[in-house]
Amino acid sequence: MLGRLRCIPFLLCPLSLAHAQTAEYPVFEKDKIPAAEYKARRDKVKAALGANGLAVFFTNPVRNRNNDVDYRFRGDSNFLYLTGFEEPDAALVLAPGGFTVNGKKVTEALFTNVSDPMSITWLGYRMGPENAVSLLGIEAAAPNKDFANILFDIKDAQLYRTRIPEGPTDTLATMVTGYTNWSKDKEAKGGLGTLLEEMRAVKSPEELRLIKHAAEASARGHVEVMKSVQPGMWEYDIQAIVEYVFGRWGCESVGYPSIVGSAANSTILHYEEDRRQIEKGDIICMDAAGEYHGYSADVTRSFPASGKFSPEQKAIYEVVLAAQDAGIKECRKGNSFRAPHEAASKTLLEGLKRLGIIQNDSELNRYFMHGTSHTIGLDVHDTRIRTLAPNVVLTVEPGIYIKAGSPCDKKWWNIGIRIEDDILVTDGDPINLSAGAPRTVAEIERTMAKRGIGNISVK
Ligand SMILES: [Mn+2]
Repeated sequence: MLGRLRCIPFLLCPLSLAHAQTAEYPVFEKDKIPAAEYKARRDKVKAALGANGLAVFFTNPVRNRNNDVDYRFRGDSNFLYLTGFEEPDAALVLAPGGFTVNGKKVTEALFTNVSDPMSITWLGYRMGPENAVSLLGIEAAAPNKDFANILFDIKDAQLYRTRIPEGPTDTLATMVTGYTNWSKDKEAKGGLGTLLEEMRAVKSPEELRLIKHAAEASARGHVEVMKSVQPGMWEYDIQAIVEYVFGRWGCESVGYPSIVGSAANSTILHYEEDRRQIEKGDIICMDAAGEYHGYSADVTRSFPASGKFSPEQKAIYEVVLAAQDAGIKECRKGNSFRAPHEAASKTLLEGLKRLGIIQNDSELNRYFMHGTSHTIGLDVHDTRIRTLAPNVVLTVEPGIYIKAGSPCDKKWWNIGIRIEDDILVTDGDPINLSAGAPRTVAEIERTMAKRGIGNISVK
């Protein structure tokens, strides 16, 4: 994969990648999670594996976009959680009983691409095995071409089930094949899924630092959009403004494709096209958040294109806001994960009945058809938990979506409103990490009366 530079035979193709010496690796940012925390996570998994256990973790495959252009790479979240290693074509082996890498007996090893001047010139910086040992605090690292050989030398370990990446290409495919051949006559003991889910659900102070940054960046993006939006703009203008702010906050990516739905599009839960022109009187539902050093926020605001809610938009908005408040109140340690959903649903039900939009309890799911909460972290829909505990971060995101043709007064049609914040569970009161984005009708209208970065012409 040579990225955007076309490979012209004999002219621009690398002739040899044979230099094996590891090149220096620059560290540009100093605020990532320290190596010691990754080591502690691996130690915990190794303790669960037992003296004879063995587990292999692969990162994600590189995905092709078109011809010789790939999608920007993002590693597997469990793999990132255990290593902090962000490059493709990598695998982690944990075996507390020990195995041999480069003549040394170790209990863990990372397999990576090699780094040398030629590959850096063509492919960018790579950490390489030697830098991986010093920077990631891993016991041993080796070139990924040695993965299968080293694995085949491990004889008696009790294998734990591993998630095999789907459709890998190139180097990762070779590693996966090596693993499959090695493991085919071994009976796997069950997975580590539950352990990793439990570990990932409760965030460390270092993880909370990154999640807070992502949530604050996301909130600021929403503020800038509210200040900038006006009828005549396109949904993609709004997407560009919000993602610009994420970028200025150092976010490497969005946590998920930004949803900017105006008018009828506001009633489509995962509307990602963002191509419609916004008109006066539209409601806009924007679900967009940044990902910072692997950790994603998840924030939604709904606001009127013209800066003032119509009476109908405002009535629905107040119901959803009350439901969100009720849900946030339930984000307390010891509560069931379902508690915020139950509280929010009850408020939505009462509100829609009061407005005459529904008559019976059974009609609620016509207008509110999704859950109220999920945890966030390395995945925007992070690991599942049953009971809320301190340092869990979950969303509270009730919504009401009324499509044209719905069996209610048509003055309500084409209103889709969702309000979503990222809530930190503590020993006491819940903390709203995305509170920087205006949430009440008055705050939103006040913010929208200002001008924003999106009002500077670039055409
Ligand atoms: Mn969400």
